[in-house]
Amino acid sequence: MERSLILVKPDATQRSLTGEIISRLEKQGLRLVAIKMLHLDKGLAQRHYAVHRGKPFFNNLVDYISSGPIVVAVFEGEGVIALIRKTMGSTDPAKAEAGTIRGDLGLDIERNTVHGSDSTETATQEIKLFFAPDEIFSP
Ligand code: IDP
Ligand code: MG
Repeated sequence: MERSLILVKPDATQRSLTGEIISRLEKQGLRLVAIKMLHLDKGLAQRHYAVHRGKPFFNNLVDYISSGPIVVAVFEGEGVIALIRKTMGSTDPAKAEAGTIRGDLGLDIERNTVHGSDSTETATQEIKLFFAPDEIFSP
């Protein structure tokens, strides 16, 4: 069964949007199989966003994602990766459609409220960074 890692980013935990975001995903028929709150250190933030190392926004992104607590969760279901990407909306909230999480709740292209894995390979890597196998409650 396909899995996706999501992050409720610091801008969203700070604005008390965690429940709203998890709820929007559960309402898509996706099953929540793991969840925790944590404050990323710079090292883990750099590993999570390693693919963006060298880009102009990388250092700010690492500072931002480690600036406050985040909620990390795993959802499971058929086509979960694509469905979550669709529910999140475009990276830039200004371009994301109304009805998407980023379109409705995102602040700007950096503080865009939520992360979701973009492929099965990245999902597997990202989930391993945050969860031990016995922390994932697959039915
Ligand atoms: P995604 O989150 O929609 O997959 P990516 O291109 O993978 O978008 O970028 C990862 C994260 O980096 C974004 O969610 C956003 O927080 C930040 N980011 C992406 N592009 C920019 C930018 O041009 N300026 C500032 N931050 C950016
Ligand atoms: Mg991405």
